[in-house]
Amino acid sequence: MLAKINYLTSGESHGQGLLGILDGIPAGLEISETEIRNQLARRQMGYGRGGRMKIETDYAEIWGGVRHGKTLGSPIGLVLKNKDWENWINKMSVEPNDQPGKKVTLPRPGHADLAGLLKYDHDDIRNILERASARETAMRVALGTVCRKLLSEIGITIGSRVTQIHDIIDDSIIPLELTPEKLNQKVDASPVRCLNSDVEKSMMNIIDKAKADGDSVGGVFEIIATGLPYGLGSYTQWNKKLHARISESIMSINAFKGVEIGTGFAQAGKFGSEVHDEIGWNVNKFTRYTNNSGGIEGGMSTAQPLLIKAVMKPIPTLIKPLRSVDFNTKKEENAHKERTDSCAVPAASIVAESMVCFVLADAILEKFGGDSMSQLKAHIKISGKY
Ligand code: EPS
Repeated sequence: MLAKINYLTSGESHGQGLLGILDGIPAGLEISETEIRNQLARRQMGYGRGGRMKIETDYAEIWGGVRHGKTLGSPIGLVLKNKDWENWINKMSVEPNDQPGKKVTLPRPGHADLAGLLKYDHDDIRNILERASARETAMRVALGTVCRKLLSEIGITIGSRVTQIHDIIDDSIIPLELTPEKLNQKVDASPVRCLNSDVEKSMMNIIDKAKADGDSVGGVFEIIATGLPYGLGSYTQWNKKLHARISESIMSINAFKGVEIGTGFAQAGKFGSEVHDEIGWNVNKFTRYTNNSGGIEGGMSTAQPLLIKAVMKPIPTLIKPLRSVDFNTKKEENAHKERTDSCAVPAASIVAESMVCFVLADAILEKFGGDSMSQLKAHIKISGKY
């Protein structure tokens, strides 16, 4: 749930493009199409991506809400055109035509196909998959860049890195000197966004194997955000808790199966004395000896780094497909296959960064308020506690 910001996206994977509207951003925030392009380029990267990313050079045009390089306080509207559209003009046309393409009728296990057909009374899986596709996340990254910029203006930065692809795990710890920005600089240079170059190679090998076998692999990544003040989110109501809001937003990304805050699942096997972060005092502020809580206690930020992990399942479109049943004939056949990615975990980590940007910008505006960036900054100066 977002309290102060609203955003919507529209568009099909092979339609004309993606539309996005972001409302609730204060006036006076500097933003450019180039900044948005830079984040979109990060989402296009990653070892194991399929042919589509070679076709597209994702670029979002700003159609509303910005004048002379700064937000107006009005809704921000973005348009991201699909280059691939020209190959789909008849199959995806808005108007009926005499070459609509063959209906897709073999639902893929793990995809939205079967439940989508039955829910919307469609008889062509294309009507489901075009919107269920992760293509839509390009617009989330584009809109999320505006929130990322707002956060960077007030000292909050967000980074991420991949820690697992299939059964290959990088259990290294992010060195303290690596700020989220520096972390991103470093891992953006890795084809799998991995900090550890030995593990990186094994990750690439397992992606190669999946691809050669007509299969797919998922994985895990970690997100870190620093510069948060105390008290984003609240313990006072179920839908105000910051970790609940973060989890909801990350779980909304295509193919996500789980979210962990701090040392999350491992805490189940520990004593309370081992997991709770002891409190100290240094000159003028409270400190912590550890950060197992991942920067959130009682649904509120604790001014410690925010640490989140998320798991993505293997993409359900398989070149060596699983068993399925034809939606019309009810005959057993193998599931539908089409161009796909064998691994999209690195790209998904950029999408997840963007989702965290929406939640944090929203929580900042909820706590401090302001119709312009100068008002917001003044409110933070007066009442922000770090
Ligand atoms: C994606 C675009 C899609 C896929 C991928 C994500 O393009 P196409 O379907 O034309 O190949 O590459 O989506 C999936 C694999 C999926 O199952 O949703 C993108 O822009 O990220």
